[in-house]
Amino acid sequence: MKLTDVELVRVAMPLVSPFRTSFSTQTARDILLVHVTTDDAEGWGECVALSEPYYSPEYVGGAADVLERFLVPRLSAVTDLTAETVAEVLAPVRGHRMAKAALEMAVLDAQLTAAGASLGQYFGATRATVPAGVSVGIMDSIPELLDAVAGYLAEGYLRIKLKIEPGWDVEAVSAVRERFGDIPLQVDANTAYTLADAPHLRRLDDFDLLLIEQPLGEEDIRQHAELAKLISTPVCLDESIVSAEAAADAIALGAAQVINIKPGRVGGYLEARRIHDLCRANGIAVWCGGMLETGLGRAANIALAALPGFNLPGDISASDRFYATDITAPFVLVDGHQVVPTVPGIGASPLPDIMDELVTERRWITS
Ligand code: OSB
Ligand code: MG
Repeated sequence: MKLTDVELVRVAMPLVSPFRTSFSTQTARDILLVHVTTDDAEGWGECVALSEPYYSPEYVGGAADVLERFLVPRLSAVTDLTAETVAEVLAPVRGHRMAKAALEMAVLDAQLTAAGASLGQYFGATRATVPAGVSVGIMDSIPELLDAVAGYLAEGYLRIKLKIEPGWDVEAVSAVRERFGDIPLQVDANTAYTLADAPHLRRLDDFDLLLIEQPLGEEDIRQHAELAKLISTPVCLDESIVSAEAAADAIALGAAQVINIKPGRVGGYLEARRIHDLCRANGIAVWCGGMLETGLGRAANIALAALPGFNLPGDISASDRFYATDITAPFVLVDGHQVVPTVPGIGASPLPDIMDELVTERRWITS
């Protein structure tokens, strides 16, 4: 395969309600899509970088820049291109994993489309549906939180994740437990605590949570191992797991009883698959995280989550959790599950009419 052209597309998508985490409050998204044409087929990738570098160092404008100036020129020079060699070709560029992941995803989509194979088939997915969890943002009040959780449970979500931060943790978890009883429940701090907060975080031990996600800083792997000895809630890493190597170190140090796999954060779906394999071999539980993806990323995440090592529900909500109008055919829950796409490619493609309404910028960048 050879890349013939690459288009960078930006879409503006309002969120159905503000999504507040310990690092930001988002009300709308500015999403970068990568559209490739090859001598075989076309493909789409989604960049999960957020507008601002608060979740991780990447941000959407930076991702577009590094794609245009460094990543796409490198990949365009390759004449025998395969999805499996994209990471190696891009390796001289340090970091920028979300930008690399988007480009690899687009090439993988083109490759699978040309081969007539679905992403689930390519991965060796062992399930036709995957259980859906939902991530619930920080709210202004406990009654508002309880209303939101009640709504998601009524829609069929099989697991609730509460975003927490200092001042919005024990009380929120306690209120949800009291009202909804023994539901599968977990929390995500997005690095908002320090090891000195261990005595406070230990108070969450009473609530039988599935896990606490990324309580400490991205680079605090050893401190997560220390924290894990001080609390009984299983520690799950998100931000810290930027590669299979980081995952191997975290597992060896006892810093992660559970790992949240996000393809964008680790440089692509192929690296995500390697982390899955590593965790499975080491008896580490994994689940598929989300980054407020459009239907493109959502489709691919569902296929990934159909691998056998994914033994906890993912942040794989329906399109309408975040968007009134998705850019693909909407993903909907069926009995709390998502159906693994079986069409060739990554599992979804943008609908031209909707794209026309939401696109803010599109530009072919190969010379
Ligand atoms: O930490 O999991 C996270 C969204 C943006 C950035 C980081 C995170 C999240 C979520 C939403 O929790 C997950 C989703 O897409 O459903
Ligand atoms: Mg997280």
